[in-house]
Amino acid sequence: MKFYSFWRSLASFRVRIALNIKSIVPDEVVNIDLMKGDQRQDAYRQVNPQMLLPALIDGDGPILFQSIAIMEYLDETHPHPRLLPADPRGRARVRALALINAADSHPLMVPRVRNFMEHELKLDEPAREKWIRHWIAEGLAAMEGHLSRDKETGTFAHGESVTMADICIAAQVTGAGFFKVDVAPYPTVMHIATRCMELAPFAKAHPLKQPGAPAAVAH
Ligand SMILES: N[C@@H](CCC(=O)N[C@@H](CS)C(=O)NCC(=O)O)C(=O)O
Repeated sequence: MKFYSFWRSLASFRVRIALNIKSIVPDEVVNIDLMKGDQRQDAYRQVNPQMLLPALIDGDGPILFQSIAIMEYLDETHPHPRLLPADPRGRARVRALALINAADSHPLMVPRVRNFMEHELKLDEPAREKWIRHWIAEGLAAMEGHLSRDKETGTFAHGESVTMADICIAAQVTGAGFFKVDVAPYPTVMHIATRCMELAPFAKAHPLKQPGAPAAVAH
């Protein structure tokens, strides 16, 4: 198994957590430096024409891409412990909570969006950061709204065991930390994220624990 990843990539963080939960250790981890633009070089473009991390090659391939699809693949090929509930309604809720981060919030803060704002729209750094903080906060507020009122919320986002929703909540909260978003208005989200980050599969997957990561993130 070959995993294409970068310390700072929150989508890679999601998959790293899933791999750790499943006790899967990739044979090789390939570092694609997003800050240097390695994702747009031919070598990686041939792996993933979308030029985004993460990507995973399991056996002969073809490549797996998109973190949610990769996590679901891992869940189906390594079913214990499960990342999705057994019942359809539960699965729908977990996927929906996960997608608040993976589909609606995180895509608005990735390098290609930030580069476009800087170089094409000529937005200065405060404007770019305002954009990012706004969309992170919207995601956190949406999560808080659901989690704080749903009877399915337990120790974790969906009951008493970790699901894909918790992985995406951890990614959302970690992104909020990178951009110093005020998280006080989201106590349910923060409670769950804190619980998760105390667990080894989450803690050792943290961006700042990866090779090449700095001690702290300056945006
Ligand atoms: N929806 C994708 C998002 C992938 C994504 O945007 N990855 C970021 C890093 S977290 C990336 O590779 N960005 C490169 C760029 O924006 O140029 C997923 O969940 O895998």
